[in-house]
Amino acid sequence: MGVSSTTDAQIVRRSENPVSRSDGSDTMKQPQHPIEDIEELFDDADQDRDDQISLTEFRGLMLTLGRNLHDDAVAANFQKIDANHDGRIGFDEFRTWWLRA
Ligand SMILES: [Ca+2]
Ligand SMILES: [Ca+2]
Repeated sequence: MGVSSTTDAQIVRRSENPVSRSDGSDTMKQPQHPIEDIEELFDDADQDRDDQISLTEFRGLMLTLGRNLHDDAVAANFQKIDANHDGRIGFDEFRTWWLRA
């Protein structure tokens, strides 16, 4: 009982917070990319929750980041990030690319 009410309270607090996050100004101020931000981006992009980013999901991520790229450019970037060429971007691949970018 006590556990579930704590969880409810955390969900409420989380849903109140995004106001300051949604404009991205917090992220922009930071010169480095904290690992939590990378995880958050990855989770947002991973819409089917298989812990991999597909090409379709990657296209959505590019739009989220404000990069309105041609399909060709999206595919070229995707292939660059997909280091083991399995057609999906895992979190390690994503992080490696993000920290280099
Ligand atoms: Ca996915
Ligand atoms: Ca891969």
